Amino acid sequence: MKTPLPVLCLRLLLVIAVVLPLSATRAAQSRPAPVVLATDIGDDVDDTWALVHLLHSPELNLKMVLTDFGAPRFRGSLAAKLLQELGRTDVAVALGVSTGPEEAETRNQYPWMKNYDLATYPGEIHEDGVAAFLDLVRNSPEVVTVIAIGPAPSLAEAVRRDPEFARKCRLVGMHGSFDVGYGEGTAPAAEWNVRADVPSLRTVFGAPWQDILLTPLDTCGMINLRDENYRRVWQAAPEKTAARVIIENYCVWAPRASWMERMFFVTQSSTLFDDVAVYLAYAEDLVEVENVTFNITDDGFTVRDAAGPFHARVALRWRDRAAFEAHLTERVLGDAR
Ligand SMILES: [Ca+2]
Repeated sequence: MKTPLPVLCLRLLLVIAVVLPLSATRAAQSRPAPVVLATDIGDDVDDTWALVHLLHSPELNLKMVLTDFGAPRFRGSLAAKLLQELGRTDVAVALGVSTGPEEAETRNQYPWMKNYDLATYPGEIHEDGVAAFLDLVRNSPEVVTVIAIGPAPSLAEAVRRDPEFARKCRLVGMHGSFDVGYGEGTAPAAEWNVRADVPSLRTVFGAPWQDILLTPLDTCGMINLRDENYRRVWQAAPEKTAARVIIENYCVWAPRASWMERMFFVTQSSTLFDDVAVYLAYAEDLVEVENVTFNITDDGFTVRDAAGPFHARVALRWRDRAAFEAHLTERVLGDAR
């Protein structure tokens, strides 16, 4: 029996009404999240690993690198050279707040970027990086993920200029120390990204973010690649640009970093604190996350305090640290998105 035309049309409309919104939702879920990386790149080399990790993560779409914690021209030049070598000059370089002399030549990754001229970067460079960051958030049709992997005077300046921007953002940060300090089994410490500029971090954490998710030393302070994981990155360096860029920077940085053992870089990575923040921007399944209310002391400790002014979701323990280190290795050795 033939189905009458009006019934066919009705069925077709039903199919359109049910299927289209579902596929639109799936498309929205699978679309990579716009990301701004606020970084003190050029101090510890883990920011360089984190940048590669971010660029190799299909869940994330890096739009801008905002330099933080002073030396904007040095950090911006290093980020620009890395982005150029990694083929991602679509990423804007935003120069953050200056907090004093650049002291570029004394910085540990300086020999790698010393002949690089920032003016030759083919992508956008913003001299007022904080203004450019606020514009990017205001103009974004989607929630922006801000990954903060350094002390935060530039982000604090953004909050001072317009705290409302944070309502359109989620913050994922490498900050603090709740039950563990520098090294497994050690007492909580005044973690560097907090201690280096306590007033700025208080300003940043006090802004109306949609969500604050942190990796403190409790989880990020014990990540490094060694044995087969590290060997794979080391051995890929002659063939793969991302591995080469990481190993070149690590080998330049390690002998100049006063706290590093000189030959360490032959056998393993340094501690890759910042990569855990990049991971938390797209997944949480390998860590245990708890809601924490806390205060920040004047000397840079993050202390649980039920009456404290700050609230965050905090990755306090690993479910599977070895799985994360294997995953990180795969990401670094993978292809850019
Ligand atoms: Ca950092």
